Amino acid sequence: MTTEGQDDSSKEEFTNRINKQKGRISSEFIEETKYLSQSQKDSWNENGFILIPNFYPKSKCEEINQTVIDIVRSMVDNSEEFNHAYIDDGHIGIREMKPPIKIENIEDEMSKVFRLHQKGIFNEFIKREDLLDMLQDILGENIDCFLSQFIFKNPGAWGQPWHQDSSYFPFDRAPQVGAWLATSPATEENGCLVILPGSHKEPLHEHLPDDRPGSNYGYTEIKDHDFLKETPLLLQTGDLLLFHSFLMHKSFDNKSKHRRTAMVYHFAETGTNFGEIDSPTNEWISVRGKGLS
Ligand SMILES: O=C(O)CCC(=O)C(=O)O
Repeated sequence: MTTEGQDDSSKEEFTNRINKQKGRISSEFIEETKYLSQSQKDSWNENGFILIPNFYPKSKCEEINQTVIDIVRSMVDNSEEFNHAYIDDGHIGIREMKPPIKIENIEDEMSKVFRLHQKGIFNEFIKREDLLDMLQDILGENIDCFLSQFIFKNPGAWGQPWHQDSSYFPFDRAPQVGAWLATSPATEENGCLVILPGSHKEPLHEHLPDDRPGSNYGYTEIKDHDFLKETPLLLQTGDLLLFHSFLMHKSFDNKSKHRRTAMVYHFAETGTNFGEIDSPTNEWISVRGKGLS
């Protein structure tokens, strides 16, 4: 079988797996709040997201960006041929499939780095009381962080097509909460997130393979929906988006000359059952409540 053939069959296998969840709904909404304001609660229940401007200092965002660059530089041995995926020191690094426009350093070729939240600045972030307070109103008193990824979105990188994150999470309960921290400005030109407000109330839709030649492994696309009400989220460095794992979202391509970066975490209720085999990118770390004791 050609490499192309292998890619096609693994894409198909992956798509079949995530569509097992098609039709699921998430009927949990926030009723009582202790920490969220009325408008934040309404935004979650009605639109499926909460935007917190200026949540994290710019200097800390720059520290995150630099720390990930240092991780990537020590992960990839420049003398070896470039692989698609790297595993080092508990982290997983993934290369951008589409060739980058300009390569000066190894980070210019990277797409994502996963499994960052067990250490250092990444771990500090998930333990912030102000973050956990908001999550508690959504997920309850017992919270785990199970996924972290830094997204490089280098110049020329394609955006991710329309999807619902829960289709990637074959768990026994929902929702989970995504926390998308802008560690650079996110604009329409450099590939900001785009959401479909209110779509978290819909079932999980069918996700078809992203058929752009050379698109990243794992990218799938919802095609059975109109996206007339799509809303680009223009963010400044340090702004935080909390979003429902059923919310349909995508991101634009990066057509600018500069990297657009984001640090993205996902949180779940402690005790969530992930099924027989967990994704290698997941790592369940308790951050509040009974899992800590
Ligand atoms: O940041 C991006 O470009 C896409 C991120 C995304 O869609 C996700 O984290 O699910």
